[in-house]
Amino acid sequence: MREILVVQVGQCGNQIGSRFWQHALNEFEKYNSVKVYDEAISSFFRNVDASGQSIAPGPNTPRHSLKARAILIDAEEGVLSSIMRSPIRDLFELTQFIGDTSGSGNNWARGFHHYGTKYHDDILDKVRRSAEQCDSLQSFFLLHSLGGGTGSGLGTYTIQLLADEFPTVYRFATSVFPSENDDVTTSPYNSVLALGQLIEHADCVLPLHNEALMEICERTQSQAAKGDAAAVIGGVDGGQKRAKPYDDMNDIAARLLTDLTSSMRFEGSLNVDLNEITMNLVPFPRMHLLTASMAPLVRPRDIAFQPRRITQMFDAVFHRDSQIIQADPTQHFYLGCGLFVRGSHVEISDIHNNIARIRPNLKMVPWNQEAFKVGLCGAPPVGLPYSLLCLANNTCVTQPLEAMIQRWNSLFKHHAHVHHYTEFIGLDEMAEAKERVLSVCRDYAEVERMAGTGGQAVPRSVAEAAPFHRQLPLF
Ligand SMILES: Nc1nc2c(ncn2[C@@H]2O[C@H](COP(=O)(O)OP(=O)(O)OP(=O)(O)O)[C@@H](O)[C@H]2O)c(=O)[nH]1
Ligand SMILES: [Mg+2]
Repeated sequence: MREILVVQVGQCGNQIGSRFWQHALNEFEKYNSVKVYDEAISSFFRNVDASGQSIAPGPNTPRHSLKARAILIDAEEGVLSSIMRSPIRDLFELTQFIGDTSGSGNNWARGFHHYGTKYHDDILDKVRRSAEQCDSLQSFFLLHSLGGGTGSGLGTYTIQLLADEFPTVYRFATSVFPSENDDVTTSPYNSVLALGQLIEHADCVLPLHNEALMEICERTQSQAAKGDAAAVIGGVDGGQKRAKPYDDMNDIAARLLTDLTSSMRFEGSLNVDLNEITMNLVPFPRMHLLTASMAPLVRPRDIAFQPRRITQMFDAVFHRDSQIIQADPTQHFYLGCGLFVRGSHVEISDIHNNIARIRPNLKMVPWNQEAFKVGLCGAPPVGLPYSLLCLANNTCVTQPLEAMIQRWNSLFKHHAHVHHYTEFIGLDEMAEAKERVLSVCRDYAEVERMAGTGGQAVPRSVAEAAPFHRQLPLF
């Protein structure tokens, strides 16, 4: 048994996390009609008796005896309290929460240094306790945003702590990138400082771009208004109207996470777990940022529209409009590509036929033309006959990173807001983070340049690069 421990930090991390747990619970109830708590489900849930003690797998597991393998952290109380009042509150015990009252004020440095120091022991204690409840803890799964202070600062502090204390457990981060018109003025600093830590301490980072999520929501809303049957975003609330602005976006993120983790939560013919994804899609340690796309993108209230045929799903995930990042991978080079299908009537040969069909239109790096990883899970998302998630390691990932660096530069050239950071860190720490992001961009650019010339060799500077540079020049 290989368990995953979800660590959700800050407002965004906890809001997306609570949608993910709701979706995961709904899937458990749908597919386990006799509520069988089996080895697959236990990767994400513990089963407890009335006294809170873990109990072995078995049938007739009532919903309230399932506990999420999760730690919920925020430096403000609001989101954590609302989770404790929500329909999924029984999934969590109070011992799984770490909360404070004043927030990190959109300042990575306060989250990392002030709250990191303050909660170091508490985080470690809770992680150790959760790890002891596992047979064989496989991965940490961080959910957070980069734009604010807590998810970004305390979230990456936690990743660093986990790297030190549990070096053999995979660290997978799902990181929400701010949109360009984000209302957090300091989001470029927070994002770059956080990315500097993720490049160093995470094994794999999955960026979800808020701008892309927003565009998908807008597009599907207007298409649905026109009655277009192709206008579809994943969700489980079947037609209920919900008012919170992030809800539709978070539902797409949660659908992506349920698809990503489905083969760990259900038995399937071709299961793929998180470290296999990292193993197959990350050829060099620093180049561990993946792009995601998915199909069909269906809104809950439009679920009556049937998604397209399987071949059309394959076309869709290679289309720019389905990317959860603001970039177009088809114009750039793939270092690796994972295709994860859910559906009870899908054959592995369907997947291979579609790869053979699409493959000639994709630019693969010359030294790894067949870099496809495939997964198939028999349990589709609730309300859909099948779905497809595509994760790719593609050189286009530098585009949002470079845009972020530009936004950093426009603030930094005036030293705007820098004094809030220098209260906790030196300018050298800021420079180091920026240089780490730039060095990853250079690695990807070098791969793109070499691949573009048809070179068969992996660029030496990339192949021999250490996971990160410790000694870095200042500005
Ligand atoms: N997709 C999505 N983005 C969110 C959500 N909540 C906040 N964000 C984005 O996350 C960034 C702000 O980070 P938050 O997660 O609110 O901040 P925090 O981690 O709680 O940190 P502080 O509030 O500064 O202590 C901005 O880019 C927001 O647009 C959410 O529920 N979903
Ligand atoms: Mg907050």
